[in-house]
Amino acid sequence: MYENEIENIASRGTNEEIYYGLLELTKNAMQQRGKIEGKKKLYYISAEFLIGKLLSNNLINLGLYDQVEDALKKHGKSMAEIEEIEPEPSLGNGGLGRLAACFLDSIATLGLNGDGVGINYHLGLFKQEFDKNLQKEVPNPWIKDKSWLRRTDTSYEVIFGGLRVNSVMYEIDVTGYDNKCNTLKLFDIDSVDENIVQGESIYFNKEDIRKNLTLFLYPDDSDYQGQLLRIYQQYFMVSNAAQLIIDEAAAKGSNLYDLADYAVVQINDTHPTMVIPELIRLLVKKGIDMDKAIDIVSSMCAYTNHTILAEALEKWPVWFLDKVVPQLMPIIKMLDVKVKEKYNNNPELAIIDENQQVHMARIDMHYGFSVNGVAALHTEILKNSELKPFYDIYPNKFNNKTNGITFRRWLLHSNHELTGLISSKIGDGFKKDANELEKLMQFKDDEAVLKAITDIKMTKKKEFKDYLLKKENIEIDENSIIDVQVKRLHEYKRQQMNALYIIHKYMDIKAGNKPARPITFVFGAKAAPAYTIAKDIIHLILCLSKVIENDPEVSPYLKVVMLENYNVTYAEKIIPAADISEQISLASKEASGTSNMKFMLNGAVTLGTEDGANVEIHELVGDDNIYIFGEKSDTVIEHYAKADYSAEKIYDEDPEIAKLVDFIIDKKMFAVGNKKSLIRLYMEIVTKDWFMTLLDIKDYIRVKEQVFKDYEDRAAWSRKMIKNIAMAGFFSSDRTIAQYNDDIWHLD
Ligand code: 26Y
Repeated sequence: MYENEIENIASRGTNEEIYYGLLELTKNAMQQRGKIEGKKKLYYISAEFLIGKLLSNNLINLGLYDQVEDALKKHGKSMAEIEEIEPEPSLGNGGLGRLAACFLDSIATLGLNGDGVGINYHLGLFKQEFDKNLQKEVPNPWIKDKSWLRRTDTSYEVIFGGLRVNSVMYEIDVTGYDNKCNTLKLFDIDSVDENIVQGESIYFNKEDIRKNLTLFLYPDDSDYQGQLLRIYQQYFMVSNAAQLIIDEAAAKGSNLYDLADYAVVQINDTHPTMVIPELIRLLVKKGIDMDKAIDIVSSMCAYTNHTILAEALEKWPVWFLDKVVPQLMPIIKMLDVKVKEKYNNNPELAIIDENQQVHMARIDMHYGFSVNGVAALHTEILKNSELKPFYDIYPNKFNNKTNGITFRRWLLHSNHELTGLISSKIGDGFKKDANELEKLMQFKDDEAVLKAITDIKMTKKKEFKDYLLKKENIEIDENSIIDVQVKRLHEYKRQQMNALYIIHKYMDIKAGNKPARPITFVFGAKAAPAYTIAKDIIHLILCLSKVIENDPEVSPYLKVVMLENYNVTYAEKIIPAADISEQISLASKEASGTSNMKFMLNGAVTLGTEDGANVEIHELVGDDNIYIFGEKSDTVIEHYAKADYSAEKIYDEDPEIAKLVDFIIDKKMFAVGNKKSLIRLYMEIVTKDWFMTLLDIKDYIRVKEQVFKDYEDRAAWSRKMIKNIAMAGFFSSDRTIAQYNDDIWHLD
C-alpha cells in the first residue's frame, strides 16, 4: 500500500516538504486503520506524556518504515535527516511522562481500548541552555500549524469559583504495532495567550489564568501563585476528563449507575487525584445519591504511586483548594469525615490533617480500588513503611506492576543495527513477544555473534559522535569507554556522586595512574527552575568538564560531556552508544527507573545500587553481568529512622573522601565557575548530604574501577552485553500492560 504516494513524497525537493508529506500520509494511514473499540474503556490520566517525535515510530507501527526508508534512499535521503525537521513535543519531564507514552504504545499494540488524557501545554517544559556553565531556562514552543494534533469540536466548561473557561479537545492518534488506534486526548483553552511570556523568559503573570492556564508544564511553584496555578491546571485536566468519561459512557448506553462497566481510570501519580471528587460531584449533579456516587467512583479509579520521597507526595492547603475549586471542597471534606468516622480519627489516615492540609494520595488510597508501585522493591517499601498504615487497612488494594518500555521505540527504532542482528539470529518473533530475546543465549559463546554485537556498539558510538559534533560542536573519542547518566537532576539520583568519582579519577591521573583507555562521562539532565542545589550540581559538572579540558595531562584520558537540553530524541541517540549505564540512586529512593531497562536492552552494562528495577535486572542477569555497590535499602531506611547519618563525621574522619569534596572549592574550579554556587554545593554535601553520597562513595569508586578493568577483556564484556540484551524481555511494556489489564482494568 501507499507505494505511489511514498515515491511521490520522497521525490520532493526539500526535507521539509518530505517531512510534511509523510506527516499527512501517516495521519491518513492511521485513520484508515480505524479505532480500537469496546464497551469498557481505560482512561490513563497524566500530567505528562513524554511522547517524543512520532514519525518514525508511527511508520514502524504501521509497517511502512522500510518502504519509506527505501524510497528516501533512492533519492539520496535518509529518515534521520527528515526526522530532524520534526519538533519534539514538550509534554513531559521524566520517567513518569515517558512511562505514560510507552504505555499508550503497548495498550494499542495489545488491542486494548484505552486513551490517554492530559493537557496541551503550548510552551511545555522549559528548554535548557547553558550560559557561563549555568542552566538557563527558555520557553519551548513546539506546536506548528501542521502537526500530529487534530482539533476536535469537543469542548467543556470548567468552573473555578467565579472563573469559567471553555476547553478545546485536541487528539493525537496512537497506533499499535500492527494494530488499530487509540487516541491521546489533550485539553487546551481557546483564550490562552503565548504573548504574555516576554521573549526568552519563562516568567509571566501567574494570576492571569485565562491566558496562562495551558502555557507551561510545571511552571515555577516557588511562590504561592505558582502553586495555585498547579491546582488550576490539575483541576482543568480532570474536570475535562470526568466530563468526557461520563459523555462517552452515556453515548454507549450507560445509565451512570453502571459507569464502572464502561470506564476505568488510572491515576498517574497524584496529579490527577481530583478526578475522584470531580466524578462524584458530576454524578450527584445528575441525580445519583451521594453514597452511591462514592461507591461507583471508588470501583473505577486506580492509583499508581511513583515515589517514596515524602516531599513529592502532594499536599495542598485547604484554603488553596477553597479558592480554586470551591465546588469540590464540600466533597473532599465529606470524604475526609467518613474516613475519620470509620478509622477513629487516626491522624495517619486522615485526608485533611490537623494543619489543614489535604493529602492527595490518601484520597486515592481510600477511594480507589487499586494502589500500585512500579517495581517489586518499591511496592514492598510502600507496603512495609511509606504507606504501611494504608496497607494495614487495605491489603488487597496493593499490588506491584514493574515498569516497562516499548521495544518499538527503544530497540526497533533507536537501534536498527541490533534489531537486524537479532532478527537474523532468532527470527522476528521477539518483536511481538519480547521474551523470545532469551533465545539469544544460544549464541553466548559464538564468536561471530559476540563480535557483531561489539561492532554494532562501535557503529552506534560513531553515530553518536557525529550527532554530538554537529549539534553541540563537541568531539568525543569513539574508542573511549562511554559511561552515561541521563535522568532528571535530583539529589537522590546522585549525579553529584558520579562527579566525585570523576574528581577521584582526575586526581589519580595527575598522580601518574593512566587508565588503560580513555573514558567519556556523559550526563544529561534538567533541574527544576527553583531547585537551587540541583542547578549547582549541573554547574559542578560543567565546571569539571572545563577544568579537565584545560588540563593537558588529563584531557587525553578523560572527557566530561553535559548534553544540552536532554530529551527523548537525545535519549534515542545516546542510549544505543552507551557502554555503562549509571543507576546510582540511594537505595530505596528510585521507585523503578526506566532508562536502566533501555540501556540493558541496547547492550550496556549496569553500574548501580540495589534500588528500583535494578534489583530485578540483577536477578535476571546474575552477579556476573551487572555491577552492584552501596548500602542496601534496609540499612538506608534504618539510617533515616534513627537519624544517625552524618556526612560531617565521614568528612572529618576520612581524608580521602574529604580531598574529593574539597576539590569542589579548589581554585581551579573557582577559575572557571561561580564561587557562590560551588561553595553552596560544597556546604550542602558536607553538612547535609540528605541522600548519603558520602556513605557510598568509596564502594562506588571501588566497583567502578573494577568495571573499567573488566571492560578490557573484550570477549568477556561482549558476553555480558549479550546476557543483558537476552534477559531484557521482561521489561517490555507489553508485559506490564498485560498485567495492568489482568489485575486492574479487565478490558475485553
Ligand atoms: C513536583 C510534582 C508536581 C512532581 C512532578 C513530576 C512530582 C513528580 C514528578 C515526576 C516523577 C517521576 O518522573 N517519577 C519517576 O517515575 C518513573 C516511572 O514510574 C520511575 O521509573 C522513576 O523511578 C520515578 O522517579
